[in-house]
Amino acid sequence: MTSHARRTFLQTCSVAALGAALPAFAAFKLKLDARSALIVVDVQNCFVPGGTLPVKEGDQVVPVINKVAEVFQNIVITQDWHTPSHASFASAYSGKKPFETTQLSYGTQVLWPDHCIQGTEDAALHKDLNLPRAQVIIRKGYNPGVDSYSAFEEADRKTPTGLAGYLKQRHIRTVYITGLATDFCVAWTAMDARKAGFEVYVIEDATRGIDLNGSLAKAWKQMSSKGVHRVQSADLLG
Ligand code: VGL
Ligand code: ZN
Repeated sequence: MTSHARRTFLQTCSVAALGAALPAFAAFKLKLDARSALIVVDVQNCFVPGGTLPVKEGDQVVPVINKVAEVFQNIVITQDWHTPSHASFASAYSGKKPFETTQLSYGTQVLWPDHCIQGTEDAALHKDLNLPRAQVIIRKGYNPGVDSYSAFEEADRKTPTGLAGYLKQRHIRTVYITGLATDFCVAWTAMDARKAGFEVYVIEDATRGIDLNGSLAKAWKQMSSKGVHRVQSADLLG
């Protein structure tokens, strides 16, 4: 074969392969299968307007999450689930106000208003969240002295929640993360999912951030440096 003929042959092959792999109607659709899971982070009353730690427009993620959930076979829900007087609450320290920080044994801790206390209505999932096929709920932040933004590992960076083991035993390889708040629990969950070896996508329009002193832009930058993909719900739904 001449070099020109070889080039033409290879071009024809690659165009044919591309056409077969990407039919026009699904050209940019991300591929979901039994090895993908949707993780819905902390869509609880505490984090929507009217709750104890409201995220601006937090309730607007609910219809987007309900819609994307329709295309997943595997769904995991998380709930922030604190003890009263939790170490992440400003009220647990004299002279501290919410959104200030303190030093704990594991590092700098942002101090929050009392929120998501175990068993309260404030800690319940948002009433319009419609995830009948969700398979597991991971609760986190229940250790009185340690916060847990991440659904995989507590803030001491030592104590696993069990979620990585659960997903791995179920042969999940790719996780799509949604929920609240983008710059805290979503970002920490996404980065720990990468650390645990998963392929990770954050569905941006299914998240909202707190944005404390520039934390939202910083979180996206950190996620991107760890190989977390930033996508929109339309990339899955076509
Ligand atoms: C969260 C702050 C404190 C979150 C939880 O879900 O992002 N943020 N606790
Ligand atoms: Zn919390």
